Amino acid sequence: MSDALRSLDRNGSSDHGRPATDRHMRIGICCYPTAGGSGVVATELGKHLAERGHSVAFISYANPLRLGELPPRVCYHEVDQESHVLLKQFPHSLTLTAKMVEVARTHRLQVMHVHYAIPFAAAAIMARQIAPELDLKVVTTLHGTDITLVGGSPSFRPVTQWSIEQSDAVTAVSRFLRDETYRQIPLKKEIEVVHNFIDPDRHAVREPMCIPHKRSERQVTLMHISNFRPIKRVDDVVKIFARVRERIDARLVLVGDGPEYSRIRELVDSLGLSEAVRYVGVVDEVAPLLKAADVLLLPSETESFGLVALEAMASGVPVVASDVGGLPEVVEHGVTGFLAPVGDVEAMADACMKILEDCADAKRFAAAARNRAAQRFDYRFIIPQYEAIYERLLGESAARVSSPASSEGRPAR
Ligand code: GMT
Repeated sequence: MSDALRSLDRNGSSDHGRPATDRHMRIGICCYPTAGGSGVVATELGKHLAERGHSVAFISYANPLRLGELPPRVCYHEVDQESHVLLKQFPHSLTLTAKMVEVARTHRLQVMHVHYAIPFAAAAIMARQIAPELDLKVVTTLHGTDITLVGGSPSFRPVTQWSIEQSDAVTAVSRFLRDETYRQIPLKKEIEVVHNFIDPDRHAVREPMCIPHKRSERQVTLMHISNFRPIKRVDDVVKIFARVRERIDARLVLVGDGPEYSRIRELVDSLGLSEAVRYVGVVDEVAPLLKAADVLLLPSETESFGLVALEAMASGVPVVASDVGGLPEVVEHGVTGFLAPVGDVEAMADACMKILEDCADAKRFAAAARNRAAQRFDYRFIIPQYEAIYERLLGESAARVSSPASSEGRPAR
């Protein structure tokens, strides 16, 4: 596939849309393209940065899910995935590194912001060394699975530890994830917490077309959105729904797909719930679907943040979730939804009833959810936090160049 779909303007300005601001920066963003929170956050971050006048180059092995048509000041470069007859296993990290170097040189990138320590931070650090003339700053955002990977398989620890220590700045999407990283990996590096974000305007949308209308005004809709990994405990979703349905007229909408999908279908059928469950599959935009939901269920085993819980809240949908990981930083128990111990499907079904039984309560929870999302997690508060990190790193580097200590003209690392 072709490489740059639209090239960044080398002077950082663009004839498309808004002119670049004074503090225009050239930023590379590397992320997984698939349906997962980290890719969504990385893609939305890049688009917001471009809207704010920066130039952004996405690097991934496929077009990121939410990227869509390239906005002004954005380009996308694809990492080679073709196997070679002599190589038994394709060295993705090395082609990624090579692509990072090439893209950084083409667009004179100043910052490479990677979303996952493994393999992206390791690749970015190599790229920084291969192209020292760029003085590229590496910012690593931890999303969770990079750290649970270490928990599950300690053989990843040395590379994860090195990648974090060598990054110029490291962020985590929740306080929980920052603390968990320090617990699992001996580190000197400061990890800054930058929460995930939403755009409240994106959640003021019309009803989805892919879900049929409710059977009656009184029927409620429970929704679950995930990649159907075992960690999401989708069987708990079905069990919670079965309990709620014994008490009120309800339907369940399952959004997403993944390894557990077939097993969940079997469970739904065996419980005689097939008529009441809708399977939507993978979608790009969740906001229209959330418009049809009364409660979002997220009973995960763990969740470093739970972006979908935040997206639900932004749509005015209260959340019933596990009391784990970063979820308590997102969902305010008893106010914007309820948190219960992992696996406690009784408590989660009771929580749904507390929200849904009384119409006035349901409205109160919905309003509180929407307010919290807008007041705490609006992208307009969060994007400047990332910008401040980039600016700080570029400022430090400029200060080193102009200080007499760096007489060789290139900043020392
Ligand atoms: O949860 C997943 O299966 C996907 C994963 C990812 O890497 O996209 O999500 C992680 O990053 C999201 C964005 O920061 C967080 O909202 C999710 O909580 C986190 N998943 C886990 O911690 C299990």
